[in-house]
Amino acid sequence: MKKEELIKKLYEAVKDGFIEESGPLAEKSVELGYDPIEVMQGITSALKEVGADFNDGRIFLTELMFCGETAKEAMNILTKEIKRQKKTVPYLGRVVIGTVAGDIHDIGKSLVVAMLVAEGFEVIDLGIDISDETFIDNVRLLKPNVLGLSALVTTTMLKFRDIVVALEDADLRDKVKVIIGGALVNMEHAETSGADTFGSDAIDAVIKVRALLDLD
Ligand code: B12
Repeated sequence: MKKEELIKKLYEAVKDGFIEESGPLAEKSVELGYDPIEVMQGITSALKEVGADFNDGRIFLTELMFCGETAKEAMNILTKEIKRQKKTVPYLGRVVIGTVAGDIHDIGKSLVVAMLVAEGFEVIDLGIDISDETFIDNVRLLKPNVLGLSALVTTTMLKFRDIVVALEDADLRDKVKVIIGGALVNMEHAETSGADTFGSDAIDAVIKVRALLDLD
């Protein structure tokens, strides 16, 4: 199967929520040696359209959930491949990352994790629906260079500010750089929440984390 055809099939599988098709298609792309990052574009563009359909009331939550799960099946295989392809890279620093409390979106965060690992960062992924206290405890314990916060819903994005304040209260704010991200997040949110910066996608996340640590 040609790369373009495979990407199109994956796009259609995610849009239609055909969960039994997405994993095998992702596996096939790995087998054929296609660039996992390129293949992911089919998934992300389908998810963007699915999100817009949900927003406009064209599909129900159950359908959104199916599409999300379908995407995740393929994403898990592709992110594993990105990590596997990791070249021998010098150690660049430690990043602790998680999705904030009340938020369970993790497809994009997992992609950010995979790209940071491939770049040479040690990444501790705390998971989803992470309380402010858990973020603070892990910063205190693991002393990361960077803390990454992911949130995709307008209401959970308010957590960015709470976590930055909690870092200040714990006397940890000057010991760690904070980067935020999520589909609706922009630089203005970074400024109002007191984070150092934001990343628009996984590639931008790597660029911004490198810049935060003066690695360029
Ligand atoms: C899939 C999905 C789901 C799945 C999530 C499955 C999973 N395991 O993640 C399910 C079905 C569970 C879900 C649930 C809900 N969802 Co939803 N979901 C989506 C959808 C369609 C795609 C998200 C996605 O995975 N995109 C693909 C990835 C690759 O992109 P990404 O997440 O944006 O991540 C990239 C960047 O943002 C960035 N990034 C992400 N995190 C980080 C972190 C850092 C540190 C950095 C630097 C960068 C970074 O890099 C990533 C990689 O490129 C979006 C629509 C959209 N356009 O985003 C809605 C969307 C986010 N969901 C939405 C909503 C409303 C919900 C629900 C509240 C629905 C409901 N009524 O229950 C629940 C929330 C549940 C909860 N408590 O969190 C809304 C939010 C709207 C708003 N204004 O707040 C959206 C925008 C859909 C819409 N248009 O209405 N959802």
